Amino acid sequence: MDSNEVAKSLAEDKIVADSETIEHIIKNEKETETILEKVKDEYSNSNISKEDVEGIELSKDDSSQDYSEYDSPEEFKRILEFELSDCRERAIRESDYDISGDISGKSYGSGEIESYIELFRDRYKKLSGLLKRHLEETYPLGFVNSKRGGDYVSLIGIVNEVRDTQKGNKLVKIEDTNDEALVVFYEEEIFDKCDEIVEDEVIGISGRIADNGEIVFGEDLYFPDISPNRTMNKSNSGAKVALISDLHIGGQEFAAEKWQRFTNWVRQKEDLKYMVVAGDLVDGVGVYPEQDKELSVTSVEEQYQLCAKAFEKFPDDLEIIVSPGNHDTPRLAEPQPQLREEYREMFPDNVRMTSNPALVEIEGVKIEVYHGMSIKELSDSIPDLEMEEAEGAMEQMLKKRHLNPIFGGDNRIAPENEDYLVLEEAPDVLHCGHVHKLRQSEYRNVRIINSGCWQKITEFQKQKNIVPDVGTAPILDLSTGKIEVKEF
Ligand code: D5M
Ligand code: FE
Ligand code: ZN
Repeated sequence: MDSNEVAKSLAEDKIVADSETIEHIIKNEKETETILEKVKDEYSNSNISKEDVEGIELSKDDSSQDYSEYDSPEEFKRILEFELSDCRERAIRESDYDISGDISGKSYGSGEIESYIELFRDRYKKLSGLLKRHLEETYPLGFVNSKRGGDYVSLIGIVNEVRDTQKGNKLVKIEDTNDEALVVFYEEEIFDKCDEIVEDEVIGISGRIADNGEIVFGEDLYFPDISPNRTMNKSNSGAKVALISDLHIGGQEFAAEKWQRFTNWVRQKEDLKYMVVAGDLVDGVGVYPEQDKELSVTSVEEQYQLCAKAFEKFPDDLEIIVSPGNHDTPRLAEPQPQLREEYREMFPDNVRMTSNPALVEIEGVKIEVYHGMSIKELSDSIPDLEMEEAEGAMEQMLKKRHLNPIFGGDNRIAPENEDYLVLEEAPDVLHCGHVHKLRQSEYRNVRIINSGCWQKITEFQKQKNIVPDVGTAPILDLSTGKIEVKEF
C-alpha cells in the first residue's frame, strides 16, 4: 500500500494522521495492513500520532512478532539447528501398526469419462451396502414406475439435485445405475435432515408413491452413518500417538521456536511411540499466486530436505506415518498417492509415507488420516457449518461415510475405477488438518480431531480473517482413547 491508499483508508473511518505517521504505518510493507486494521479499530473519529502507531506495534500478538525472521534457505537451515535434549528410549519397544488404505501405486483409472462412471458405480455399490442396514427391502429406482399410488417404497440413490421448491418443500433427485426418481419432502420435521444432503452422495429414502405415480412423497431419509452402538478399539500397551499436520517447512512463517520445543518434548516423552502427520509437510512452490514472496526456501527439493532433517531429530524408535496435503508434491486430485521416491528416500527409516487418505491401524486402533480438502466445500454446502469449525464437516464425513462426496466445485477427484474416499470401515479416530485450526469433537464414539498447524498467520489468512492455531500437538492415548492437546 502507498501513503495515498493508507490516508484514504484512514479517512473512511474519519481518522486524521500527518505524513510522518502515515510513513510510519507503511514502513514495514508486510505489516501495513495489520497495523492499519488495528489503528482503524482503535482510533476511529480522531487524530493519531506516530506514538499511537508505535503503541499498536508494541501490542502486536505473538503470532506476528517474529514474522519473516528468516528469508533465505541458509537462515531456514539455521533455525533447524538447535540444542537438542536427551533422547530417551521408548517405553514400548515393539511397534505394531499397519496401513490398509494406501492407494499409492494403485491408480488404475484411464482418466477418461468412463473412469468416473466406474467410480460412481463403486461408490453406489459400497454405500448402498451400508445403507441396507437401515432399510428393509429396497427396490431399483426403475421399480417406482411399476408401483401404484400410495405404495410404500424404500430407495437408494446418488443425489443428483437437492433444492427447495417454490412452496418451500424439499426436492431431491436421486439416481442409480439405470434410472432416476424424484422425491419431495413435505413434512417440516425432516427439513433439517434434508439440509444435510449434498450432491453426489449416496442416501436412502423411504416414502409413498404419489397418485400420479411420478414422484415419491419422502417420509424418512437415511445416511450410511456410523452405528450408534459402535465401541472404540483400544490398546493396553500404554503407547501414545502424536497427531499433527501442516508444518509448511520452507515458508517464512514456519513457527520455528514452537517446533523446536515440540521436537525436544518428543525426544523425552518415553510413552510416545507413534506420530501421524496429516499433510502439508512443506509449503511447496507455486501453490497459489505470488506464493514466492512468502517463501524462505524456493526449491521444493530443498524444502523436503529440510523437512527430512527436522524429522531426523525425532527418536529413531518413534514410528512416523506421513500422508500428503495440497502443499505437497503429489497430484492434487484425491486420493493423493504418497510422495515420490526421490523425496521419500531423503527421510530416515522410521518414516513411512502413505497416501491421502489412508487408514492407519495402530495396535488395533483405526486412525483415518485425511488432509481435509473437502472441509471447505462441505461447510459451504451445508447450512450452519463453518470451515474453521471443521469438526462439523468432519462429522458429516462420518455420517456420509465419505471423505469428499461433492464432485466438482473446488474439489478435485481423480478418475479411478474404485472410490477410495468411501469410509468402508468406521474408524476410531478421524484425523484431518488443512484448516490450521485445533478442533476436537466426538461422533458415535469416533474421535474427531483437526490438529492445528506449525505456520504462523500468512497474508492469505489475514485477508480471509483466518486466525490459525499454531504449535498444537494433540496426543492420543491408545489405552483410553482420550486426546490431550499439548501446546508449544
Ligand atoms: O490452508 C491454509 C488455510 O487456508 C486454512 O485455514 C484453510 C484455508 N483455505 C485453504 N483453501 C482455501 C480456499 N479455497 N478458500 C478459503 N480458505 C482456504 P493450506 O492448505 O495450508 O493452504
Ligand atoms: Fe496447510
Ligand atoms: Zn492444506
